[in-house]
Amino acid sequence: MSRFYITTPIYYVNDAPHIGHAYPTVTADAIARWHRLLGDETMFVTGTDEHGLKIQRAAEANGITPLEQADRTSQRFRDAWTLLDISNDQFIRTTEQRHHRSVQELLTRAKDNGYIEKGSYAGHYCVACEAYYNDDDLIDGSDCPIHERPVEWLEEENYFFKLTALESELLDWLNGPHVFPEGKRNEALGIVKLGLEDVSMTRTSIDWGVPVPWDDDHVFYVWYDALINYATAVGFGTDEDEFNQWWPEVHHIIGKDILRFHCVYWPAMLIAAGLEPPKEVHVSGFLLLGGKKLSKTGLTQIAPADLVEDFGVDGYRYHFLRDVSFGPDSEFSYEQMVARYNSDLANTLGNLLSRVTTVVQKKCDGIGPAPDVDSALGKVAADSYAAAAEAWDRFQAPVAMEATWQLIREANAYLERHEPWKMEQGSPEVQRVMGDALEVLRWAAIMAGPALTRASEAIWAAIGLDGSPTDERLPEAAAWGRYPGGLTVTKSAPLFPRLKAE
Ligand code: ME8
Repeated sequence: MSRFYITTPIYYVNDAPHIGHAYPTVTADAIARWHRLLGDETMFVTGTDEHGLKIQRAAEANGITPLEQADRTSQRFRDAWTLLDISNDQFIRTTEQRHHRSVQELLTRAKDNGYIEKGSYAGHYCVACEAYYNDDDLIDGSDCPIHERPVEWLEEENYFFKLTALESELLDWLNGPHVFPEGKRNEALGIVKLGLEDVSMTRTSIDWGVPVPWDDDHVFYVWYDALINYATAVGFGTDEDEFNQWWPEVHHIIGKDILRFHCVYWPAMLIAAGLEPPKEVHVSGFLLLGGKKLSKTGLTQIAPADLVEDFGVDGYRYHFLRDVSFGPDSEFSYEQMVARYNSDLANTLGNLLSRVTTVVQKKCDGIGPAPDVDSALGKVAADSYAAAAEAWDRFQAPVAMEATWQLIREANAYLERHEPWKMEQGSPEVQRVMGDALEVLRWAAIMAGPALTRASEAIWAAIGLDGSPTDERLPEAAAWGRYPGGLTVTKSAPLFPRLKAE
């Protein structure tokens, strides 16, 4: 059996989740669901990043301890993911004991291998990024390039990670098929080619972190702690056999803001510890609002719940999977979301279900006929499947959705051409046309399932099938002609009532 391991970034707990965090999470969820359909043993991990100065300051501002801050906000992320039907197998928190053990073990190995040494450091520090910047990076010599707020001057004696010693290993990894899309791979290559510096990886100025096992005065800098969550989750430091079953076949989904950490520091840390670097890193662009990155610190914040209220869970998930392609930045638009919902969900899939169930009631006594094995739609189904499968494989949800909707649209056109509602009740013609349309609905319930967690179940039940489309296995279940016929078809309330643009 093959295994499939996928991760999202682990999110900071300084503030509540917004739709920018939900984007990589929904994308990873849909891909994990696709792999479960393929029959892969799947591990999907998300979680929260709970240490560091940013969290400590947020806690102080709220008059609570850092752990209270982490408990509260981590719960808000879990609630948001429950709301969005996120099917993660684990939710990891960096304050867990197993994670402390894993961080200490991995970095002790890197030190024993000669990649960690003591030194001192001074530089411009952005607390929101938890990162140092060079003079050249700053806006007007004083502001963080991401947050556009003043950086602070920080001086510390601490341990350094000897990144410079790993340049050729990093170039080898970056020259392989590991970072996607290509433009982001080039960006990572550019960082390495520009010249690496050793990086400070511990702090003495705070104590909210994982203690450095060989020096009590230090905690690990939050990023070196956070990245290791991906190893902790599959057993590093607690169950080495388990870890070796999953590693290095991991697929990381990240945003472009954390490319340097995932495509330079992380592979280097793993290599330093004598482990394999990750198999794949997929880098997304930003969701923008009015041209600016949606963020916790700015005013540009929209919670997933705000949109779920208007579009439902399926409408929410579908929009981000269908309309935001992985890689470039994408301006969020409520109007576009309404338009997409109306065209693909209300008018196409919802309309197909409602037409089919109505005609089967009127013309087939409510019993769904079997499809024609030689139907022309069978060829469209095979092509749609092939295109969707290839797109999922490349993490291109919009392409997979478009390929899936190709057959759904074709089925509506087929009904319009044949006009079964005008055919004689119980005639062989009406049986044939409705059997084909029901088969498309069966197929669509499986294929759209990674996006439409709820509608896919509702369609499955409405056409009289038992169980759940998630119990089906691809590619067999996508083969044309498996709707058995003879099942009771029920007419239900519209799946996706049309929305008016506000
Ligand atoms: O960086 N558009 O956490 P974070 C698209 N804890 N994606 C967005 C987004 C937006 N407007 N806003 C956030 C951290 N994201 C670290 C990660 S991983 C070991 C540690 C997504 O809470 C995007 O994927 O700032 C980004 O990389 C991630 O949320 C960072 O969330």
